Amino acid sequence: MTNTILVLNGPNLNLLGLREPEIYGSDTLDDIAGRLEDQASAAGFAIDMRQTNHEGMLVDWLHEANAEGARAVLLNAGAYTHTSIALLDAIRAITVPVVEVHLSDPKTREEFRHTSYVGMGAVKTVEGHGAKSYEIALQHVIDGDI
Ligand code: CA2
Repeated sequence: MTNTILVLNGPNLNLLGLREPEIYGSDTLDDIAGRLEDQASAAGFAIDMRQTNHEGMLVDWLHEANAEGARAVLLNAGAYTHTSIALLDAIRAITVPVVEVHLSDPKTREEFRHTSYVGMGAVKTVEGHGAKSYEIALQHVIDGDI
């Protein structure tokens, strides 16, 4: 196993900090990546932060995380969270633990966000803390809870 933690981000999260700050906050994905890198390196881990708008790319990255022996994956699959059986199958097909991450709390939002296929496979879910959700999720990995 390596000391790398993949942080995978799905559709539209490239717009973070640039649109709808009232829902998702004003940090960009690069701001979050910088903080996660500091937090991880202080504990002897490395972060590999990625974003894609394509569902199959997330599936490929989950397979890659497994093949390369990543320590864990933090996954904010965006709207694919609520639709993607392919992501659930991928999470179940790999042995790397996957932590589901959300900025908002989807369970308090529209009904169509209440189902999480990602959550059905994830070892843990951290949601509703804005950008801090990523840091909380990472700390669980660092602390060995996961
Ligand atoms: O709260 C989260 O992290 C979500 O995964 C965000 C997704 C949403 O579909 C999920 O239900 C919950 C949406 C990401 C869209 O990101 C944007 C960022 C800035 C401006 C517009 C969209």
